[in-house]
Amino acid sequence: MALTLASAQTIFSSTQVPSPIPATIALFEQLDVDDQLAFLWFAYTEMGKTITPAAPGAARLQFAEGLLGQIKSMPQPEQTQVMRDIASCADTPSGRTYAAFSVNTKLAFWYELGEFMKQGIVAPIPPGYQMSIGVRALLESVQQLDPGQQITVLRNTVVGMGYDVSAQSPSSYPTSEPLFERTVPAPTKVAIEGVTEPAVLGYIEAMNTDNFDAAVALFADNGALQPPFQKPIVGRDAIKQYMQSEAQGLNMMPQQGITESREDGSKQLKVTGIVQTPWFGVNVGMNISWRFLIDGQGKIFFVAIDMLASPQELMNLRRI
Ligand code: ECH
Repeated sequence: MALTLASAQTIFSSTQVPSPIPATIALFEQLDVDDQLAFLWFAYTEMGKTITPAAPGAARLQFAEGLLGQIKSMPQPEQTQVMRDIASCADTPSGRTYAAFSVNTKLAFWYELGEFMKQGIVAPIPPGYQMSIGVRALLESVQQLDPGQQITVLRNTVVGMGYDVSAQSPSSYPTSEPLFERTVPAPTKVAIEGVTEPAVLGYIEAMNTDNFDAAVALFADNGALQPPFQKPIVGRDAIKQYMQSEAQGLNMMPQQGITESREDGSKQLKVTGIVQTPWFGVNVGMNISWRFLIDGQGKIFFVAIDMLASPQELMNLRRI
């Protein structure tokens, strides 16, 4: 029987623990826009006491420069309004410009605005701002999350902003995405306890050297990659574009895995481990799992990347 995407998505589902991230984002979405901006400001500055993102270089800021320059030249009430428009996905020129940014340009844009806010160049959160109960509760629950989950909440809120005219995908994937410089060299030799599958080991090695051609060559023609909290991306070309835009400079450190053979000659594997983003380098390790379905020809038919609910889940490989 031919493998299907729908059945591939369910592999190892009984070992999965629901992540607290979607629930946190749902609470965030219920806040009004001023509370959302205030929440992000307080969450980001609180987080900044222990971890701060690497400053985006000029190359990464080039696409955002036009919009940042416009904001800088506005009087403060207008600056606040532009931030509100972007955060509330209003149909305005700035909202449209922002929506067309890649994920990393969106993050770089807000990084720069945060610096401008600290320097007084851009309107800060109003000094008399009274935190609502909703913001207070959300801040408290975000503090219970681990750092990898906290940066995922920040990232996912930023990604969802702007007025997207293309119904298709949340961000466009510019082909000229600037390179991310690795702060630490990626691990070169991959050894995963319980896993010898060449496609899986080859995948991690290729990703750790940003060799996306080699990585996609390991996929079946109609292979699919499902990023955390997203729909699967199907086909080598689409996967490669996605990787070039969003997977550069990641350090993947898989630790252990389980391999199960299936009757039709395919194999399913679950691997758990740590991933570091170039935004935070070695300072934040995200606990994740990869669920691979390898077809009878040894090609990747499907891989899902899931954020784990807790470090305990790193050991959660068998059916409960
Ligand atoms: C201020 C106030 C106003 C509003 C806003 C503000 C600024 C906020 C800022 C936030 C910056 C946040 C950042 C977050 C970065 C997060 C990065 C993450 C990366 C996760 C990557 C993973 C990769 C997984 C994958 C694997 C694969 O095998 C395939 C590919 C892929 C304060 C001004 C908004 C500045 C910088 C979470 C998990 C493993 C799927 C990619």
